Amino acid sequence: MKILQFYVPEKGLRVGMMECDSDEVFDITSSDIQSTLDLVNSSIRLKVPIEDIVRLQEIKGKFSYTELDIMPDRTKPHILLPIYPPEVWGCGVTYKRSAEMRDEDTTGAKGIYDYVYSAPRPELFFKATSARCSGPNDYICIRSDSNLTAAEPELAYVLGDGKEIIGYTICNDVSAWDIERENPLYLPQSKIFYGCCALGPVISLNSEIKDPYNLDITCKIIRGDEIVFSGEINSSKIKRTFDELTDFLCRDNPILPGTTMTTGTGIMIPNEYALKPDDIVEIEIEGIGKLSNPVKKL
Ligand code: DO4
Ligand code: MG
Repeated sequence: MKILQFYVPEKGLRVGMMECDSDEVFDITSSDIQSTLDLVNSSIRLKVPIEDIVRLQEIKGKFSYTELDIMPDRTKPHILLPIYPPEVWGCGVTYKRSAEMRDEDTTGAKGIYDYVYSAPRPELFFKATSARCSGPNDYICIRSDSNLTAAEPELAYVLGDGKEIIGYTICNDVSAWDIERENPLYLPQSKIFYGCCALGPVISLNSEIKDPYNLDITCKIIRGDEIVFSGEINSSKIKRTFDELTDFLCRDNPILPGTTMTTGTGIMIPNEYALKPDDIVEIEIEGIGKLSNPVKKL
């Protein structure tokens, strides 16, 4: 089962559910369930899986996912961020390629990425709040003082109560690589800005994802009518377990339900395909779907 959020003119935000391999989106919004975060919190309060809460809801309408999968437009129904996460956290250098390319390109401190790739403590960083996140088909941004901003296609997971994963989504950890490379102390500025984090299109609940460590992840960068870059990785190549990452995240650090963790990129996009205004970035992950976002410069 997948859950999502979408907008309907005159009604506003709606909560939807989809069954595996179906194009039908059922509107399950109610006075108690006004967002996917309400589903997460109800499941915690009632101590039952989200799937059970979803199945208890009355169906208020039916939509076609294909018709909802359009650029945000106030006059038409369209998909939104799948959750408004209280916080998004990122994991770094969890794939060998990310460590190698970052060490090759940094001018600030060679070897730091290789160190973190092998060290017991992972790299974790604060990534975004909901206000900095872009939903499906909405703009991701290049900050005004960056000339080398890249897409980072990543598998993300959503936390429920404590360290429990309730489901998976796609994240584009849009990053200003020129700022990161100048000096590692500039990492927060390279990672956190308006439109720095795309999430979506849905949250695939645990029942939908049999093995999160065996998912194909692909990324395409489309410029005009051309696919200028195409890359792939399988999540089996990740160095860390999600339990390990969550364990470090939650150490003496209060985390609210709905917090989303993005697990690092294994697809490193060559510098020549750094983002340009009007590019479209498409990231696809098996069992979740396709997250597509156009690019603009701030
Ligand atoms: O160390 C900097 C960021 C790493 C990162 O975002 C990644 O590996 O995906
Ligand atoms: Mg990343």
